[in-house]
Formats: sequence, structure tokens, C-alpha cells
Amino acid sequence: MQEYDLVIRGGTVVTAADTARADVGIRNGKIIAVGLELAKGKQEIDATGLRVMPGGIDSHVHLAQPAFGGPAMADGFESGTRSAIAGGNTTVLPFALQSRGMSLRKAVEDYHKEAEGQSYCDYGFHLILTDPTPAVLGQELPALVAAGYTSLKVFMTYEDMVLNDRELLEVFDAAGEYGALVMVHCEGYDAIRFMTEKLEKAGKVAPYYHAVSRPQSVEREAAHRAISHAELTGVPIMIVHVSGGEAMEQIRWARNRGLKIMGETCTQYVSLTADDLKGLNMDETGSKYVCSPPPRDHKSWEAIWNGIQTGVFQTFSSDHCPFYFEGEMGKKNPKARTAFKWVPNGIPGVAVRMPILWSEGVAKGRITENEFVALTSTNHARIYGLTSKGAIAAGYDADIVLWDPARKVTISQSLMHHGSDYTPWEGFEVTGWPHATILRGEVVMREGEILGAKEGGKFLPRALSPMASRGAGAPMN
Ligand code: DUC
Ligand code: ZN
Ligand code: ZN
Repeated sequence: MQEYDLVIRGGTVVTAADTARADVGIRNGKIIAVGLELAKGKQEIDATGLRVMPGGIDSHVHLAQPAFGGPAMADGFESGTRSAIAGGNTTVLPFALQSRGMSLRKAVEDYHKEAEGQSYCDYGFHLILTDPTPAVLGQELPALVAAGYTSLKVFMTYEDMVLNDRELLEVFDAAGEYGALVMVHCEGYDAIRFMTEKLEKAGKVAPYYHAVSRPQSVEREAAHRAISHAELTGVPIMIVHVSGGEAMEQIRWARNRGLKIMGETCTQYVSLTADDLKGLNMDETGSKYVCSPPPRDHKSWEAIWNGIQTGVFQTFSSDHCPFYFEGEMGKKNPKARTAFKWVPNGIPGVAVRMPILWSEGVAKGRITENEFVALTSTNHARIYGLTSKGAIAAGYDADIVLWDPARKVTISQSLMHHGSDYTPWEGFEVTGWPHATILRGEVVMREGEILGAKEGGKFLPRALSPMASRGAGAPMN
């Protein structure tokens, strides 16, 4: 009897902890051995010259969501997860958005219908709470947390989603009681409205002014407020999509005071700038880059790298939030052309997250390969309760990316496999690219060719986050 269904031979295994020349033996979708001179498998992959790393886990993607106040998204589960595996990922965590007045349970059921049989990679759901009624917080939330939806996101802006301070406190408190991890979108609603109206009165409505309407101070103030609420309720929080040094310094300050505040940053905050929103000549091509918080400037990139290098950020995500550019549903639909406030917020990036972090981070000497694995996979698994993911070790799911560290690629729409009709990174040059993606022992992508099936991914109920427990444990470093 063959011991292994698959042996990945001759590669260099890189985990969040260490690097070693080793083979990986897989049976029934699980890693069962990591060692030298493993017996021949039924199938063999020659990984000579490649890094063998845990498959990417992108814990911040939006799929099949009824938009951020605008047209429908360009990706459902099929195209969004296809793009994910093209980029070396094996798990994504999208959001189940509760519309106001709607039951949270119903929102989750609806997203399951969208995802069932339509996912090329494994997936779980964060909840988005927009209507934290006593019934939602007292009954639905604990039941959903117990069923494996162990994290939730709240918004401090957006007409349809914003929670006031009292509501934020109630949500934090309830999450603390059930052990759910709270993710916070930190941008101040009133400040954005004030700025938007002022800019509109001055006729400044081009996409670029989206960035002007939500400067770093708006993000910093909200981050500070969220941290204060976390302190008051004794609840750890994750501040998501941090765009620059100002909010980053708030997290650092909080941690230095012993608070359990975590941070996430994203690809766009080390590779795009607000000037990209100017488009070709302050025209609507700038809307291709409209996302929130907006990308900043080169100085911010350096601040974000500093936060990555010093452990302020635990996760590096894409915040994949895809829209079309052209057409009635696109970012330059007729209404969106009249003012930046109507341009849907978000950009597609699940396929470029790992290549850009490798290229700008590892290849340029800013982070180690092990830090890359922690930032793109292992920390996402640990923080969000994905207990069988994020490591190359016996007993873990055989979710693996075979990485070509030297491969030079010019990013283009044709490589993305997503639903959007553009990529914000068209023409961006990277060193380092996924050679193959392996999901629970099956090769689902090789050399850009999608080999997996859209029924191949499965839903992952998640354990409670060890980082979410109220007041327990030492502060994070
Ligand atoms: N927040 C997100 O998390 N994603 C896209 C837009 C936004 O505001
Ligand atoms: Zn957000
Ligand atoms: Zn997001």
C-alpha cells in the first residue's frame, strides 16, 4: 500500500517559524509527513527551486455583497475564489452583511446560498452587524458564534452601516461575552460628511477628492475612539485596513499601554497612492482606485512597512472589494460620474496580495520569508480560529502554495481570473509568483491554469479566536 497520495519533493519548506529543505507527504488531504527521503507517493511533484509554503489565507475579502451603497459587486464566489487560487490562496474569509432590519441568521443563510458549490477554495464568514438590536445581540449573535461564525465587523462610517458610539459599545460588550473577535472599520462618519459637503460646494467632485474627503486624521480619530471603546469594555479588537502611519501609531500606542489591539493592513497601502485617484487627468479613470480608506502617499508606505516590521500589524489582507469600471454597474456609471461620493468604494486585489507582498517585502529585503508566511497565512489562521490551516506540519490540511521566488511578472488583467474588467495594478512589476496552488492535497492551479472545480471549496466553521478572550493573557507584543 502506498503511504502517500502525493509527495512534494525537493522544495524548500517555509513556515512562519522556520525554513528547511524538506519533502512533504500528503494523504487524504492532510499533511502526514515533513521530512527527508520520503517514500514514493502515488503522485509526485518536483518542487526543486520552489518555496513550499502554507496556502494563502485572505481574511478580508468581499464577495457577492450588495455593494457599499452602489452597484452590485463584480465577483460572486465563483469568480472571486477563482481569482484567490490564481493568487496562491486556499482559504478566504468574506463577509455576511446584515442589512438594517434584517435578521443576522437570514444574512448568513443568504450568503451560504451564494457560496454553496461555487467556491474554488475553502471559506468561512465574518458577520457584518449593521443593526445591533437586543434580539440580534442577545440571541442571534451567540447562536452564530457557537456555530462557527466567530468574528464580526462593524463600521464607523457609511450611511447604511454606521454604528454610533453607544451601539459600538453594545456590540463590543456582547462580542466580549461570547468570545467573538470584533473587526472595526475606523473612519469617522460626521467628519467625512462634513468634508464631502464642503468639497461639493467648491465643485470638487472628481474621484481624487474621495481621498481628500477622508484624510488620515479621520481614520486616526476613529481608531482612537474604537480603541477607547475596546478599553472601556475590556474587549480585544482588530482594526482593519489601516492605511497609514496615523492610525498605525494609535495601535502602537494602545499596545504599549497593554491593550489587546490588533492591526491589519492591505496591499494598496504599500503600492498605490492618492495620486492614482487623479486618473489620467483628474478624470474618471481615477475611480478605478477609489477605496476606503484611500491609499495615501510614499511616506505612508514607509510608515506601514515600519508597522509591519515591528509587529503592529498581524495580518496583510487584500480587502478585495471588486467592482466593474465600465458599464451601468461600473465605477463610472452615470451617477458616479457626477460626484465621487457615488463611486462604489473598493478594488479587486485577492490575486495580487501575495505577489506584491513578496516582491515589495521579501525580494526588497524588508521582511523575511517567514514573516511573509505569518502575514499572509499563519496569523490569519490563528487569529480567526482556522485550526487546521496555516502551517506545513503533520495533521494540518494540505493547503500549500508552491512559490517561484525568482519569477518576474508584469501584472495584467489577463492573469487575475476575477470578475472585474480591470486591475488597479495593471503594469506593476513583481518578482515572485505562485507556481501552483494545492487545496487539501489537490492541485487547483498550476502555471496560471485553473485546474480545480468550483465545487472544490468547503465551508469552514471556525473556533473561537484565542486572541479574542476578554482581558485574558498578556498584551500582544
Ligand atoms: N471597507 C471595506 O472593508 N472594504 C471596502 C470598502 C470599505 O469601506
Ligand atoms: Zn471596511
Ligand atoms: Zn473590506
